[in-house]
Amino acid sequence: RSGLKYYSSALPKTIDIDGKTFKTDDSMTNVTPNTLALVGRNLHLNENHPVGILRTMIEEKLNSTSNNFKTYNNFKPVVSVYDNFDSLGFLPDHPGRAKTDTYYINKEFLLRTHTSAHEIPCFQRIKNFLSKDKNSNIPPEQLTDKTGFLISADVYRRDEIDRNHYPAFHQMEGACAWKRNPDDPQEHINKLRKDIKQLEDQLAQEKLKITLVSDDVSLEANPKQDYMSDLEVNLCSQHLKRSIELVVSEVFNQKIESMKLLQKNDSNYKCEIPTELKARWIRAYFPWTAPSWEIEVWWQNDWLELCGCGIVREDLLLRSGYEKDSSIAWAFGLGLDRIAMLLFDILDIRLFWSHDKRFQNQFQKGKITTFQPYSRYPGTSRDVSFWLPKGLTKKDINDNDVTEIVRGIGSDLVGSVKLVDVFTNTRNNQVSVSYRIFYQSMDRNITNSEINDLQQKVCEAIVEKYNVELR
Ligand code: FA5
Ligand code: MG
Repeated sequence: RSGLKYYSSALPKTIDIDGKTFKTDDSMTNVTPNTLALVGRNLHLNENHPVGILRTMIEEKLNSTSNNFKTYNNFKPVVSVYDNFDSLGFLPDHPGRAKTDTYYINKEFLLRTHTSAHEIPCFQRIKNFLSKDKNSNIPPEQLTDKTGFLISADVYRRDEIDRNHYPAFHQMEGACAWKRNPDDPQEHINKLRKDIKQLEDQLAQEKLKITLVSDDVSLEANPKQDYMSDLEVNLCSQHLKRSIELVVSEVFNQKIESMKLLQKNDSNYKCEIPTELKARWIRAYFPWTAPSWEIEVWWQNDWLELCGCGIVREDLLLRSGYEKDSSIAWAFGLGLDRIAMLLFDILDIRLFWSHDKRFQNQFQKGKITTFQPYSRYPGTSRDVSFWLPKGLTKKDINDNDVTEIVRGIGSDLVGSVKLVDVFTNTRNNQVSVSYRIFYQSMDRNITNSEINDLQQKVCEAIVEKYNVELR
């Protein structure tokens, strides 16, 4: 936590978000106008936007399986601290809760940091279908034959800024459940086996084969829950893994097809086109799943993390209104933006949020195309260096806080903010820090005097907020 006071001199008494008014709170509110301006853009709902195109593609693929997933794409981004953290089993001191990492509206509400915040209400709905619960508060006509759900939404995290990081991105949550029949303990096992067989048949039909270089199935350091048998865990995780592999195979095959097309039309386009895709399942930890995994794929000489997942813990099912021992389920959470960047050859995540028609007009529903940069405006770096007050060290200043101050001035003209230097003056033990800010516009040329102006304001804001001395 920042030992320097992060002054919020201009904090209003209330903030309006999506037509609702929230009281602010001196000690907790850290959401900024810049970030709030992103709320309601709903890029994932735009079928002609890379994020929306990818979202639709995954929904269609998963609904081509023998399991039906109901889609929820309109959940609002303000959720309670309870829904985002406590209800999922995050401990009170979990680092994800820190003000340095999460945008708080006030003590009670925040901008969701992941789509898992909506798992419980969706599980509640499936449960009411699975048990055809006459007493449920969901009208019977709203119960469908879906045993799974997919939630897509914008999520928010305070983070550094660079080509791959932006305060908002998109996730898709997925889950699927099977009910145990107390009168026939084999029923759900048989159903699971049938569902897995169907997935395997579908995978065998896919053009792009996934080669698993490792699959961590050991439950030693990744323990299962007591309420499930080994067989149930084994089948449930097979179904989970094959479902995600099916999505990965579809998405990357589309990418490969678009690369082939490029190569055919442009003799200068040189690149090796993979014929198979290496992937690996590695052990992970999430408070509401056990066991848990992450899947990574080998793409352009690097492992790329696509999604986290696991077998849903019974406490979460009980919190969703399930009866004890009544069902088993899996869940995953997948980041849409990085996959969309790779699919469409978009090199800077900020472009997704561009209002420029030259960006928006390039994409079409259902199609993976290669983004043609319409211009490349050079950027400029400027450093800001300052002395921390006597007695404070680097630990007392948080990089995300500095990024937020800079973005508060420069908004989307800020391409990245990086800590570049820390040193201690040996004569008086005072610590100096330097940050390098890269200014660049996605859509136009910014002049030197405009950058100087911004940099001047950034320096003033840092001095004002932190009460420090520039170097
Ligand atoms: C989660 O957010 C969990 N809610 C995922 C989950 C869901 C686990 C259900 C189990 C069951 P994580 O913070 O690792 O986990 O993020 C999930 C995915 O979102 C990552 O794999 C990555 O693809 C994407 N992601 C995470 N941070 C960023 C970021 N700053 N920018 C873009 N994508 C990100
Ligand atoms: Mg992760």
